[in-house]
Amino acid sequence: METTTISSNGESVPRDEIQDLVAGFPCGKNWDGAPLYFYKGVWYPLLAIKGAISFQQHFIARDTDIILASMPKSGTTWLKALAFSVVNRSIYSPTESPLLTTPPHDLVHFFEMDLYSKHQLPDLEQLASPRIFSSHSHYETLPPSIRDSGCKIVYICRNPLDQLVSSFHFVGKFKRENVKPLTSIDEDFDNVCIGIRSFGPFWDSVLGYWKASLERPDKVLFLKYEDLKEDIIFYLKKVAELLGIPFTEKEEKDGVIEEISSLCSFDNLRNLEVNRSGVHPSGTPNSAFFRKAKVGDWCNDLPPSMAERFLKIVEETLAGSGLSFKVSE
Ligand code: PAP
Repeated sequence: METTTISSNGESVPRDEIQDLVAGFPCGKNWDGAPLYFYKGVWYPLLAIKGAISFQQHFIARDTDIILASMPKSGTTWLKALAFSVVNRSIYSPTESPLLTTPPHDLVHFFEMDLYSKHQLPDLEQLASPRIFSSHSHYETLPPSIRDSGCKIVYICRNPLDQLVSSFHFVGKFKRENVKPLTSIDEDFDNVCIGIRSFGPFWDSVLGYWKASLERPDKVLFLKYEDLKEDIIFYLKKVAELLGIPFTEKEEKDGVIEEISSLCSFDNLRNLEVNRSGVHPSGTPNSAFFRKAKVGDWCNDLPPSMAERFLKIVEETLAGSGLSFKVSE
């Protein structure tokens, strides 16, 4: 039984209240049958729900904070490595980068699965600015202080078919108590089609950040995985500009952008010993965050009829938004 704690804004928060709150949330099943909880428009997995609530209720943003947001399996690991390198480029040269010895997820922590799930009220005040955090929550679910402050948000999304297939492979890797391993991609696909997936619905996640990026382009940058694959140099410059630390002419001439791109490339990160071994605090092997990294790989796993069905749903939900995805190379 946990005792009452005091939050950073002075409120007292009995931990068991969260337990009670979660028990009252609508419940669903993830693709692999694992429980999901519906909180403020998002389907959260068990390992994230309590952290998500605490994060939502207590996080106080600084104007200098940088938030990396995404749906899972959309390029989060890549974005963490890129943003960390851009921000810290004057401290570490690529040959001394902490990325060589530390997985990207341990350099930029998730609010929901990491910081606020390990401790209900983590002490984030001690961290030096600019702090870089990451979230799978939707834009509307972010704590008001993030949305209302000057902090910068970089969102990365991926075409829904590759995102889906990447998730399929990821959830299939885990053996969990009372959860049968996912064996076939068409299992429980009806649920997937109505958006009941970890951190879904997909369309609500992308639309929230898409609209925010149109309304506040000085604060929210909307990236697509496929675009980064095509022209990483251009998008690294965009990230640096949004963060208020554009690359100088000298840096451009000296090849700093290319160095960051190479350091954070899939082949480089995947082959580092630190990412080939070890386990993320959530219990996930670090190697599970690196699979194929291909645009259009979905066609090796997703039968055309399923792809067509899912794409149609996504297109309908995004209709009129101006947002579209490239689903093949
Ligand atoms: P997460 O949400 O669990 O952190 P995330 O990093 O968003 O996962 O997505 C993992 C995908 O990004 C994997 O795609 P795949 O299953 O289609 O292969 C992974 O291979 C890919 N990925 C990881 N690191 C990189 C990188 N440095 N460059 C490009 N893609 C990457």
